[in-house]
Amino acid sequence: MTIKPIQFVPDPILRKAALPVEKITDSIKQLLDDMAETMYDAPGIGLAAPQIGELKRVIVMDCSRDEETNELWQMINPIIIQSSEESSTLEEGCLSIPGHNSEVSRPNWVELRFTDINGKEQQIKAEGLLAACVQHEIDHLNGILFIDHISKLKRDIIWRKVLKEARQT
Ligand code: GNR
Ligand code: NI
Repeated sequence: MTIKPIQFVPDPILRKAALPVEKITDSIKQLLDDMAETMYDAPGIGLAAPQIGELKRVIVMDCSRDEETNELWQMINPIIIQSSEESSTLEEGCLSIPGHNSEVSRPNWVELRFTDINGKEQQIKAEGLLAACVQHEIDHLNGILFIDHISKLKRDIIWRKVLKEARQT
């Protein structure tokens, strides 16, 4: 397992759509393991492959709060098949936009389908923090960032700071 460098905005790879995984090869399993290690090291509660420079439809998540019971999800080609009508708001951050958090409104729950690391098709309902996280990660696979879901005013404030920071590094 290897910790991979995380790509930050305004890197254009974060705006590209990732491609579906056709076959679960050893290199895909390796990618899932490296992503889990990179996520835990960061630390974050989720990570999408484009954030480490791989345009593949692969995400990892662990939204468990306490340290003892890890709940690692590793998903290949995840898709949302149903979303709740009602939305709720949660403070989100992104490892690719470090230091800039904002409240984001999203459906309360989502029903999703994905392939697991053993090639098995799974269908689950995600609620609460996991629901917000999986929507955030699937957005990454489509080149969408959480700042795309907030007001233009708030987005412009964050973007101005991001560009200023990028100039200083
Ligand atoms: O670490 C993360 N925290 C978080 C909090 C609320 C909603 C989504 C997230 S995901 C984020 C890690 C990340 O950037 N994943 O792409
Ligand atoms: Ni993110």
